[in-house]
Amino acid sequence: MAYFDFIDQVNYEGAQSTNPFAFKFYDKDRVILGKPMHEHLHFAMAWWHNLCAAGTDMFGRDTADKSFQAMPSTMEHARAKVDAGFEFMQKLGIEYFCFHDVDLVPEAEDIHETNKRLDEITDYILKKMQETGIQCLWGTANLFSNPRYMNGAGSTNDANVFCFAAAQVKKALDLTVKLGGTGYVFWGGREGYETLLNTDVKFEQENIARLMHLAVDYGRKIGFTGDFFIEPKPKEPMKHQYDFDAATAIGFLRQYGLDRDFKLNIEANHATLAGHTFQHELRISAVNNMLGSIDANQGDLLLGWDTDEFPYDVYETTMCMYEVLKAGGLANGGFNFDAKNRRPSNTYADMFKGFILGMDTFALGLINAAKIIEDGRIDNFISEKYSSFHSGIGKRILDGDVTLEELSEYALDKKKIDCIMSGNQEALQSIVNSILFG
Ligand code: XLS
Ligand code: CA
Ligand code: CA
Repeated sequence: MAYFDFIDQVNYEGAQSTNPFAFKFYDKDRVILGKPMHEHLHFAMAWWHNLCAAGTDMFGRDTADKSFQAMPSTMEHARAKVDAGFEFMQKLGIEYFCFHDVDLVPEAEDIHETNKRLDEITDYILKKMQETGIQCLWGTANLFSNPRYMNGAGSTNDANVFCFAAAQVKKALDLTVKLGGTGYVFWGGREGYETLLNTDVKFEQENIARLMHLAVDYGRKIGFTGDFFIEPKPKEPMKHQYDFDAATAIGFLRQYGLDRDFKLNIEANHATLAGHTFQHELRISAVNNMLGSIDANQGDLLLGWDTDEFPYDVYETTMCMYEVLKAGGLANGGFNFDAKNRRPSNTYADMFKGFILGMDTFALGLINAAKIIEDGRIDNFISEKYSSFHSGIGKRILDGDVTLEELSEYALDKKKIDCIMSGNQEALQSIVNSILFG
């Protein structure tokens, strides 16, 4: 059965096209810096937003119909979501998907039954993957929705709950390996606190690390060769989440000896919630060799919460793709649209339009970032800015071949600094504008 029979295939028609069901900029075979666009941009569909979320918010219930003509909370519905999801991805040319365990099947009271359902649905998904060539990018366990996680999962006060979290992680890893996923994500939505008055921070962080070590040991044992990812987020649902931002997560991974197996999954909206730009989080990850994957969405700076919008800000995606290209791409990662339609955009057609917007915005980002790199003025300026370290005293500092006394003597001899190079910010911003719009 076809769910989206109003559209056969979304094709590239170019910037002049007024067809709402065509790409204006995402031309999958167009070669950018030696590689076709679709190889730069491993786009993924997030099972949860696209096939499950139907518009419920704190103030009102569903506005969209995601039943796909089946009775919700049944295995028939789970299968209908698979059918709809694969039809959707095929029609858009999306080559990957990401999932939480509980996105795939209705959770049963008994975890045995949930696992049985998961086995059944992933057999079905595997069959669809073989038929279509669509792949799994990453899997994860939802360790935040079930009420048992009210005090955390890895960070819970209750050892029984810790075991249930372990059971879910084990199963989600089994499924990720079964589906050939190249990533496994930990997003710690409940790993944080509301008040320090009831929280032993050291104990909780050590236990989160214990759960991650157990996951790495098990994953490697069953043949998972991909990357584990931490997805930083500063808050929401908790007031404070331990994986606050990239720098915090990197410190945590190093402190607990997890940095060889983990990288980061950077979400645009989480970056801005942490008071950073998206580009900042990507740069911090990249310079630490920890840029793993990207949750491709956009927040609203006027709202203080995680709106998970489809990206449309071309400056943001340009700077994102600049970082990704400079980092040499995302090895085991991709661009997962952890994004949902706005609540009033409640039709099946809107689902397509959301992805068309997001894919086109990233395609523009890629085209622009390649132009910035090929233009060379930004990179040349940065190299020039630090050129005093290329020779003379600067080089000796880098070579580690000076003492503090020698440097002091050097400065005392010079008496004063005559001039320091301008930071040139406005000129560089103007260069970016002329590259983008010239
Ligand atoms: C929530 C997170 C979540 C993770 C996966 O804010 O973005 O969806 O990506 O658990
Ligand atoms: Ca996310
Ligand atoms: Ca989010």
